[in-house]
Order: sequence, then structure tokens, then C-alpha cells
Amino acid sequence: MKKIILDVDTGVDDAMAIMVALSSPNVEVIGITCCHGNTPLDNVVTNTLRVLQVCKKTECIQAAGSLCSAVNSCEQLPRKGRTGRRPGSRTSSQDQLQGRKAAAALSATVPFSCSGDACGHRPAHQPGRGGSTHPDFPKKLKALYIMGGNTECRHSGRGNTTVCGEFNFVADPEAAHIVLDRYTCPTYIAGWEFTCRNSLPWVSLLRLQKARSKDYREKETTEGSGFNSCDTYAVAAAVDDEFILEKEEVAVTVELEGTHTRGMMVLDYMGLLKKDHKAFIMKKVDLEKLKKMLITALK
Ligand SMILES: [Ca+2]
Repeated sequence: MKKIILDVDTGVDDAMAIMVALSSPNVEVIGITCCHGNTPLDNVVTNTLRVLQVCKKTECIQAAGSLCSAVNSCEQLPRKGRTGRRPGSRTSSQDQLQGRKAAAALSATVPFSCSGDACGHRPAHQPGRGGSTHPDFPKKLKALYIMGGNTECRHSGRGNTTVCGEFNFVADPEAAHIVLDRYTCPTYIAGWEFTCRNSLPWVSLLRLQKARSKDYREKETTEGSGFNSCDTYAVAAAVDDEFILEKEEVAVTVELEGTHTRGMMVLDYMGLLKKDHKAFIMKKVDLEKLKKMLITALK
């Protein structure tokens, strides 16, 4: 049984990724940590708990995490009974939110995370927060799966938030840098351009299409006319070792300076950074498997 920790900023694509993980055979989600990103932390926690309620999986460990970036001071984090949520927005399962910071919750998994995978839907989440996770946590992970970063700046410089920066990395470049620098387990990255190119044709996802509004479809369409559920690529790779068909191994880091390039992922094809650890950049995946995973998740 694969043990997986999800680190999310739920988010539509995070919600789908969580559902894929929960519905995958031979996978045990041993924890879900929440971080601000797509929406403020309060909303992330609420959204995540609602997904768990729908899936009837509220027993999954929950821990709220960072409100801030890696280099800024943190505010008090939400805890059980003190969530800082809007009145009336509380879900019935929110009492199951564990009163721990996410970094502490992740550290608590160290004794049994030797066989675990972590899906950081954005690398800027808890692992990069001021190094507050247990020092053995990065070493104990079996693998790390990340959605984020852009990979083609050497050609055209394509971002989705800044000129050549992808949202997750741009949201917290220092945290992304820490994760890519210190986490030396096998690291698989679903970059922004990759997810755009592997958008699923709407015609093959009629069930999904019927469930979504026109506004949603337009918002989530990024290249061509497909459906891009970004975070789901990272989870699909984590739950199925045969999902990735082609990958490229290269050292990566994150640009921390620059007026236009801060937060850009840098691929060191020439080996100038002298990094021993290299990441696997996803190039081609089994989209038929992804379709089946999404349909199974909706069931
Ligand atoms: Ca996300």
C-alpha cells in the first residue's frame, strides 16, 4: 500500500487531485496539509474539508499550514476551534482539523514515511517554510511529486502569472528554491507548459463537461480547447508508477532575483550549477489512464 501525503491549496484542480488520490487502489492518503495559494488559507481548509466530506473520507489527517511566504514572518496559524473562518462557513467535519501546524504534522510522519510519497501540488508549501519540518523529513520521503514551475524559458519564456513565471513558484520563490535544493529524493515535476500540452479533450470528458459551467471551462482552458487539471498530473504520477511515459532528468533551481524572472524555474542543462541531485521533468504521460482516474474519482 502506497502512503501519500498531499499538500494543497484547494482550488478546483487540487480538489480533483485529492479525489483521484482517495479513489486510487492500493493508495493510502495518510495526511493532507493546507497552504494559502489559489485562495486564502481559510478557504483552502474549508474547500479541502468539503472535498473530504463528499468523498466520505473525513478521517484523513488535516493540518492547516502557512499563511505566509518562506522569508516573511508567519501569523498565528488556524487551529481547531480557532480557525479564523467567516461565520457560517464552518463545515461539520472541521472539528477534525488537527490543532497542529502543517510542518509539525509532516514531521510527525517521519517514523513511518520511509515508504511514503509526497505530492506537493506546489513546491512552495510546508516543506519550504523556514526549515521547520523535521530534518529527517526530506530524507525519509520515497519520492516528491510537484506541479509547478515553467520549463521553456530557454526557448520562449512562458509563464502564467508573470512573463516567465508559473503561479506556484512565483507565489513563494524562496520556498520553491528550498524544496528543490534540499529534497534529494526522486523528484518528479509536472511543469506548466507540460500540463497545457496535455490538456484533455472536452469530448472525451463529457461527464466532467456536463458537470461544469461554461465560465469554468473557459477559465480552465489554457491552450487549445482542452481541460487542464494541473495538480492532477502530479497525483496521477504519484499513485501510478507507470503513468509517466517519458521524462527528462536535469538539475533545477529557482531564480530568486530579477525584475522579470523572479520565481522562474531554471533547468541546468549544461551542469553549471554542479548539483548532484537532478529532478525528473515530465514530458509524456498516459492520458488514457488519467481519463480513467478522473472518471473513477467522480464515481
Ligand atoms: Ca493547487
